[in-house]
Amino acid sequence: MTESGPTQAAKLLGQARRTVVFTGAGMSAESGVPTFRDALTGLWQRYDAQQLATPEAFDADPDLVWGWYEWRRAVVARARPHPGHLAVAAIEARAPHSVLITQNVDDLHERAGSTAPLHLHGSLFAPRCSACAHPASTGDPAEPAEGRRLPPPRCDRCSAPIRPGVVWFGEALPQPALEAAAEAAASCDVLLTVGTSGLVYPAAEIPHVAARCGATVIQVNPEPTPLDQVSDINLRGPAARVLPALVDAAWGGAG
Ligand code: BJW
Ligand code: ZN
Repeated sequence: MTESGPTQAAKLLGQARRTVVFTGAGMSAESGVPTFRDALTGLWQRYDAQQLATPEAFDADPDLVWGWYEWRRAVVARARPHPGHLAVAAIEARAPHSVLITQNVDDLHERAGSTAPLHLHGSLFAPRCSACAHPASTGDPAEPAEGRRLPPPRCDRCSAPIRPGVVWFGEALPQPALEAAAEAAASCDVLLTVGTSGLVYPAAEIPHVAARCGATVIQVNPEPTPLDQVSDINLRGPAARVLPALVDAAWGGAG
């Protein structure tokens, strides 16, 4: 393991036959989307995200939890992809057989040009009925800066409350996305992990699977994480700076 190695990372990326990019909340931080473990602000400051992101919290106080997700949807709708998101799309365009796996519930990868990210933890933009799972549509979010409690809309079919289309603690991940992610990790030769604490399972298994199957794991994160243990190269820096430089060094320009 080494603490640096941008040149070696670029060389490996440029030569890879199968590449996986695996992203977490730090990927979107420089777009102004707080990470999952950043302290909450406004109305939410006395709550812990880990306690709000549960089916139990939604059952106990649907207005609080729905209001929090609508506020987050508004933050994401106002955010723009940064040069790191564009660099990920450039990797997909240039690296043969590349797969993008994201834990993020925002749509910044898609808006940067990534075509089919595997969303392991769902999406802020796919609400569904909490009882019958019928998809629901919601309008443009118009939330006050500090957030507010908001009753969830009701299902057209069965009148149960609509819930966010995300994966909460204790819930199963979408099986097709998880299987495709595990398969890509098992067969890649380079896995680039970006902006994840590597604390939440089973998603955090993905870099471990790649390492066990012989891939080189390259990590981009300003802070140490448990994934340091399986990372061959640690690039300690923010995604918006490190990723464009990596693409530039691997292929000569992100554009
Ligand atoms: C930067 C940066 C910059 C900052 N540039 N980097 C062992 C095995 C399996 C499961 C478990 C297990 N142990 C425990 C469990 C249960 C649990 C779990 O993992 N708990 C842990 C807390 C221990 N897992 C689950 O409950 C999962 N389900 C499950 O296991 O189901 C079993 C089951 C099977 C069959 C039937 C039924 C059940 C579900 C997990 C779902 C997680 N969902 C969330 C919320 C989504 C909705 C929402 O957003 O509200 O997903 S939790 C949250 O964590 C979110 C994230 O996607 C996920 C990962 O977080 P991430 O992305 O790593 O972000 P952060 O904030 O933690 O880290 C940010 C990083 O960025 C930091 O490292 C910074 O340094 C870095 N950074 N700026 C680059 N500019
Ligand atoms: Zn319904």
